[in-house]
Amino acid sequence: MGRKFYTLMSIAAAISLLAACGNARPGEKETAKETVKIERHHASSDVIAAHEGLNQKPVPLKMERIGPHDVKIEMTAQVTDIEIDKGKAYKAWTFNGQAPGPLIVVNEGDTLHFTLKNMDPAMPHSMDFHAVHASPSKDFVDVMPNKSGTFTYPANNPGVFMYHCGTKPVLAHIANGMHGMIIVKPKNGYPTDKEVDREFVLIQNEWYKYNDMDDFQNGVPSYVVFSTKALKAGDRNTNGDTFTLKEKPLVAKAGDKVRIYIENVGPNEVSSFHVVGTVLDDVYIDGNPNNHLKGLQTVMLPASGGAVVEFTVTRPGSYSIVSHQFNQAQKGAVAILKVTETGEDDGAETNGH
Ligand SMILES: [Cu+2]
Repeated sequence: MGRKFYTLMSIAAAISLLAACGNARPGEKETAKETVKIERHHASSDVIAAHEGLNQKPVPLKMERIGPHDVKIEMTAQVTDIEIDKGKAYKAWTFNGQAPGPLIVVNEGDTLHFTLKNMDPAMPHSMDFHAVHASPSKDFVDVMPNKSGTFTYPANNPGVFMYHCGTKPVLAHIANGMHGMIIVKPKNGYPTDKEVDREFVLIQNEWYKYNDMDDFQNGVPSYVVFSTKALKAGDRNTNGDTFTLKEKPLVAKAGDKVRIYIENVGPNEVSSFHVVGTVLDDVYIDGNPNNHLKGLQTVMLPASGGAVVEFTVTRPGSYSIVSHQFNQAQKGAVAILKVTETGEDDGAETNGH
C-alpha cells in the first residue's frame, strides 16, 4: 500500500527533521489557530506521521529575469492546509503553499533556471514542466527532503501548459495538490491580442479522499474545482475550492472581449469548459497561436490540457463558467464572471449555476 510505504519512509526522515520543523515562523501560530474550527477532510490516520500537525506557511514564488532570454525561478515544495470546501481543510502537498501552485509566466525562447527547494520533511518531490524540452531522468528528478535541486531547460513552444510533481506515485503527488500552470507567451503574440480587454486565469483540479490511493485510482472525485491566479499586480491568487469564485466573482464590463487562460490539471478527469451566455469566438488549443479555432461552444481539455479562450460579454449579468460535465459543476466546477456597465463589482448579488 502506498500509504504504508510513505509512513515507513517518513519515520526515518521525520526523526532527522523534527528540529527543523519545530522552528515556528512568525505568523504560523495565528494560522494554526484560525484553522482549528475547520473540519479536516481526512481521518488523522491518513496523514503520514511527519505531516501530522504540519501546516507550513506559504513561501512566495521567486522569479527574476536574469537576461533577455533567461529566467530564474525558485519554487518550494511544502505541506500546507488548504480550505477546499466551506469549512473543510485538506493537508495539501503543494508548491509554495498553494494548490494549484503559483502561476509561472515566461516568454517563448526563454531558458528556465529552475530551483526546487523541498521543505517537506517526509518525502522527495520534483518538477515536471510540460512546457520544456528536457531529459526527464536527469532534469525532472527527485529532490530529497530539506534539499534543493537546480535544473536548466528551454521553453521554446508558446502556450498554456501544466506543471506537476513527477515523483512516484505521480498520481498521489498530483491528487494531493502538486500541480499548476505555466504560460509561455508567444513571440509574436496572438492574432487577436488587440481585441482583448481583460484577461484571467482559470485552473480546474479534483480533490479526492485525503491521500487515499484507492480513491485516487478507483474512486470519483469528491470535489471538482476552479481557481484563479494573478496575471498582473492586483489580480487574485486563489486555491482550488468550491466557493471562492462564486462568492467573489471575476468582473468584466459589458462589451468587453474577455480572454481566459485555462488549464485542466486533473489528475484524472477530462474537462468540458463552457461559458454560459456567450460563444467562444477564438480558441487556441494548448494556447498555441497556430491552433486557432473559431466559434466553439465548449472546449474539451484532456487531463493536463490547456487553452486560451476568448469571448465577448455583450450584456450585464452573471455569466457562469462551468465544466459542462455537469456532475463536475455540481461538485464545485463553477466560477462566476460578473459583467457590469462600469466594469467594477457593483456589489449586487450574483446568480450562477
Ligand atoms: Cu511531490
